[in-house]
Amino acid sequence: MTTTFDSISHQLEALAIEVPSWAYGNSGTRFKVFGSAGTPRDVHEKIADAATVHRLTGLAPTVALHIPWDDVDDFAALGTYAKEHGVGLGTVNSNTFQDDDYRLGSLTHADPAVRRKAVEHNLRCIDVMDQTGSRDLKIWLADGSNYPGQADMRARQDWLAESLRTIYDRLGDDQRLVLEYKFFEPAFYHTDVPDWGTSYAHVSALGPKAMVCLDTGHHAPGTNIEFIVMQLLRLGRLGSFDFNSRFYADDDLIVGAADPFQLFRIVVEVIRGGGFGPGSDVALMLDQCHNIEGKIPGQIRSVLNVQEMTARALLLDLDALDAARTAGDVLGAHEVFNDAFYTDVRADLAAWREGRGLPADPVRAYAASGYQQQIEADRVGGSQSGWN
Ligand code: PSV
Ligand code: MN
Repeated sequence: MTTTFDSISHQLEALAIEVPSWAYGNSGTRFKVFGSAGTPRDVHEKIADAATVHRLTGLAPTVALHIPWDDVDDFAALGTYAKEHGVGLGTVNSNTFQDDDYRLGSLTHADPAVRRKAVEHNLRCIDVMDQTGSRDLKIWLADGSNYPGQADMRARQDWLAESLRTIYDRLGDDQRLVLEYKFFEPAFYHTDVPDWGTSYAHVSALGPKAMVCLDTGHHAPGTNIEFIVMQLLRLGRLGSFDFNSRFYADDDLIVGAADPFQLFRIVVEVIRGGGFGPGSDVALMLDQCHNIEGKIPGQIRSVLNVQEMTARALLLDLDALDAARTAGDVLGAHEVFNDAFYTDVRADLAAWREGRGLPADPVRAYAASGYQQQIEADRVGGSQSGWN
């Protein structure tokens, strides 16, 4: 039996994608960071831009914060401000990679005083979460070494476990720690949390409130990411995604731009593993930078790409797939899989949006809205936000 758009459209209501505050600020490569007119000067303006994405798409109800980039004196007031704009505050990202003390590491540093400083920073992030009502603390570490012999990799794992334990023990009942992995960069020889296995080992030792964060850009070329998704869901430890696209390294490009089929395959496993819909607590986040293209339209395109692949994945005819698999029909199963991937759902999604009072084409609606012209006129003076 073929699955129709109408039969799956109600499931799309559950789709919520968290956008990162830093996507609205300036970013670039180590060669140049280009500024752009209208870029937010502070977290309030970032939230206003994120709220615009949500208003036009209905897909992005929360914004992730990054401390200290988004530091304010009163986070409860920031939460109220976000609410007034129609969005909520989400994951709090800690940052132990931009202070001189962290040159040789943070939670894994050989010096207990530096480890303590990095732990304290994360504890402060949990204080922030208490005020914003955020559920997740996301930890990504730049820790690692550049040369064989430089660091005691084994000792650093033990120090990491100890540091994470102190942070974990401070979490409230409804809070979680998500530990992100990345195979290289900025360290080039070894990284202290390079892969899902290492992250899984640590979060499993910590307890049920610790989960793995999977950033799609943080794998070696050719890695079967959907296998990792399947395995982490199977093990009950997939906490969140950082969605983006990569051609080469951690490119942080628009999700679904480089390899839409990979995004489809990932979403299929998310749905298969219970990571989507009512009862699921997997956070779908973007972790992207818009260096050249418009930032707000870049975010709109991103959430639409996720929606499109979710719709296609929901269209997968599971009965036909199961029948082909059971019969050992290799090509038949592959064809059923590809039939869903190649289904063009854009017109159906446009109608679905209109039925909900949303613009059929949010990218064009943004261009016609005058918002960009308004922020370019208003946001003059001050310094534009970036990774600082
Ligand atoms: C660095 O690779 C990174 O993109 C990580 O993925 C974090 O999630 C993000 O920066 C913000 O800290
Ligand atoms: Mn990330």
